[in-house]
Amino acid sequence: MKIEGVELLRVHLPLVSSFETSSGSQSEKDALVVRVVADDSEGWGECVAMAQPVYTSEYVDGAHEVIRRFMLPRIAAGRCTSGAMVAPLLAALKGHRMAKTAVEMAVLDAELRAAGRSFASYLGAERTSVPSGVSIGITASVAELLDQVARYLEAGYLRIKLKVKPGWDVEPVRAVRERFGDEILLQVDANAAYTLGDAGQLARLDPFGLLLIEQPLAEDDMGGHAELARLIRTPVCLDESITSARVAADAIALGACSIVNIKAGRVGGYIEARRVHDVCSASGVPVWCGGMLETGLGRAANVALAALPGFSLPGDTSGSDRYFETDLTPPFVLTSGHLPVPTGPGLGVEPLEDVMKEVTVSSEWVSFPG
Ligand code: NPG
Repeated sequence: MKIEGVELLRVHLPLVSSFETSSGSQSEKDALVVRVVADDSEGWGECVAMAQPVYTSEYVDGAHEVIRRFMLPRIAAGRCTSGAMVAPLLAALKGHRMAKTAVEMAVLDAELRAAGRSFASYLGAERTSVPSGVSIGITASVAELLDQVARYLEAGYLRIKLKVKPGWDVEPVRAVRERFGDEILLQVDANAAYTLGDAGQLARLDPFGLLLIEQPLAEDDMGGHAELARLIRTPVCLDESITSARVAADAIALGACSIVNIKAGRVGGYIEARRVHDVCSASGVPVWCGGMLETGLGRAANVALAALPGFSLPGDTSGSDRYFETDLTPPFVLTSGHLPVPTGPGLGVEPLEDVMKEVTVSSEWVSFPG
């Protein structure tokens, strides 16, 4: 495979409803799409960086800049011919994992399409469909939250995740348990909104039989998470803190988590995400696939990843209609609470041309030297 050039596209997709977490609210998806054009195929990548650096330090304009200015020249100079070459070629660049992931994903897609092999098969997936959970943002009232939970359970979602923050934790969890019972799979996500001093308050969630509490404390507070895990009964799961397979191994050894959320964008690529999976599996730590409001492109890759054997809990791999009126690709549709793992070459999905035309707000072509 010889890469001829790369197109960087920005697409704006309205969300069906705004999504509020402890770090703010968002009503539109501003995605950076990377299209690799090679002599014998093309490939698509999606960058999950958000408009503002409030989840991690990355943000979409910055990702666009670092890809154009620093990553593509290295990919071109290194005569990159495979997805596996991307991380080593970009290793000298610190951080920017979401940007690196988008580049790796596009190159890998092009490589696999040319080889007639699916992402799922490349990653080592074993399932043909994956169980879907849904993540529900912070709502204006408990009544509104209960309506949303009812709607998603009705749609077949197999697990509910509630966003929590100080002042919005025990009350919504109690209300959901009272209304929907102890049987539903329920977990919470704090997006780093608490401190170890809140351990007493977080222990008040113990009686509700939650699957896990995700990222209660700051990203760099491994010691705090280890201490918290000794003080509460709800299993501690890490998300923002896990930036590589090595960090995952250290977190597990320290007792900072007993479950791990895997997001390729957060760890620098799907190949590193598979390593995180392998490290966790070797320690008997269950993993599940996170989500960052991806379009159908990122969703296709996530669903392939979530089909690996260690993903034993439902992921934030929801149907397209949970986010978008019209997705970039043919929509992912839930069947009995599951999404099908694409089987076609590469991602197994492609952007719909008319939709792309409508939602693309800018595009830029970067030619590789011949
Ligand atoms: O289903 O894609 C989805 C969203 C899942 O809650 C979700 N993502 O912290 O995990 C998270 C959260 C998130 C969303 C984080 C947007 C950052 C931005």
